[in-house]
Amino acid sequence: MPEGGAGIQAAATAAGGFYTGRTMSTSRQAPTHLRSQALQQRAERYFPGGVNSPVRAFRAVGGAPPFVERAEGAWLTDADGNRYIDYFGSWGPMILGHAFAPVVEAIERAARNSASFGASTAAEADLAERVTACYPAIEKLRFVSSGTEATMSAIRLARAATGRKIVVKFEGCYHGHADGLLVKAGSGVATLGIPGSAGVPEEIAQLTLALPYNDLAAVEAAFAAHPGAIAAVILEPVVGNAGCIVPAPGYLEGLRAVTAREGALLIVDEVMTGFRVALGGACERYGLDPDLVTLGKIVGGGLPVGVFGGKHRYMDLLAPLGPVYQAGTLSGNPLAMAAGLATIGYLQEHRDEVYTRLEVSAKAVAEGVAAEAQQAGVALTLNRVGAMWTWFFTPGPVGNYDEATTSDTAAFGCFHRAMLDRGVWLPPSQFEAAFLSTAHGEAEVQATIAAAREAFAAVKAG
Ligand code: KE4
Repeated sequence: MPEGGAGIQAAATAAGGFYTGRTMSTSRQAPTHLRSQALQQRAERYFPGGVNSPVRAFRAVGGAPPFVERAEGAWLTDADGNRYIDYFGSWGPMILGHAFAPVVEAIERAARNSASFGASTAAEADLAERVTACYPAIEKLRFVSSGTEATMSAIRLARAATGRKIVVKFEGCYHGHADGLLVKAGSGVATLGIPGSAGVPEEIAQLTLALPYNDLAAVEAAFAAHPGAIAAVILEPVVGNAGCIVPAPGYLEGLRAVTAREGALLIVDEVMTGFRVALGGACERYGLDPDLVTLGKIVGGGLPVGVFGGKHRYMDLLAPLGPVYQAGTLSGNPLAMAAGLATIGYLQEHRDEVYTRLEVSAKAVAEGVAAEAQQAGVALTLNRVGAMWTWFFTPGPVGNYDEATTSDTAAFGCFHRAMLDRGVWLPPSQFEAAFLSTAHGEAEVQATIAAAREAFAAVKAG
């Protein structure tokens, strides 16, 4: 059993599980993935690429995606009984680990009262109280069912509030798949190498300016080129969808100043960073006071919840008070509210312990793996903010999307497959961020570093 596999086995045992994980070792019966392969074949009968979201197809890293059957804490178990340490966490929501008892129990209790009413409930304001306590910039909000709905609605609101049409976004930032935002988006689309998306009319794409991230001069030039025409600037305050890219000192403050001066709204998309890089997200971490904020992922505790919110003067433009229409059948769904309440409530009540643990574990695993890359002579740049990070397979630095694209995606694919074979499931794309949870402990960190030592050898061997 290679050290990595042994490490994972020990970690799995420590986590109270068993380990039948795949390893590169020849000294044991090759683990099977026959059931995942059969499930993939069936899935391809119903879903394009066999998936309900493109990145899950593993096209960017190669190999066959395992089908997950259950998960607990830091661990996923696939349909063949193989276990993996989870570093994508449902793309961010599972900050307290999988099947976290208070969240499970809250959903179970809510489900007994019916799954949905389509009418107002106290739970919506209960969760809104917690969200606004974490986000002073959010004076009023609306719950929706995805991050895409949140950003789409925030942009409509900004256009109505300003009477302007153009929206500025940044290359490498992804804000969901609303037509006007699939212009050099960074998630999925970038991974697939498609600069925009088929099906988005040119007339719509022309209302979006995609500028380089971390470049204030480009923003100034855009406002100079379109005086009085830019409704909003939307960005990921810490980019996650090009891989993790950190805002340069003064950049976020600069965006706030130029949008305030020019009468455009600043929309901070914290769907990924919200409650992750701090309890109050990037707004807290960087002292941001945006006009509108979007949230998702963690706020729903793994159930479908998005949020858009901000200053009264904008939010009160929404129907039924004002002329901006926005709606949703399952907005404020009682089960989703229950999961969100249990999650955000726990984060608030255990704030110091949670964010200290996340920082310690993320620093240890991110830097530990980077040290193994250096030892192996593999060029790697680590960008990290709290418990989200990316190992870019490039000498770096990586301060924008163009620099991110200098990464050796073939080497990343080899690393991803080698880590998966050793029971470590990384996000299946160089242009995504990795996440961990409060359930990731020393055993998982050390097992991951041990697996990486062997995986980098595989990368070097080509
Ligand atoms: P959803 O519509 O997928 O709930 O949220 C869209 C969205 C908006 N804003 C940011 C900053 C986001 O990261 C996302 C979605 N993130 C991707 C992960 N990179 C979701 C994973 C997927 O597309 O399958």
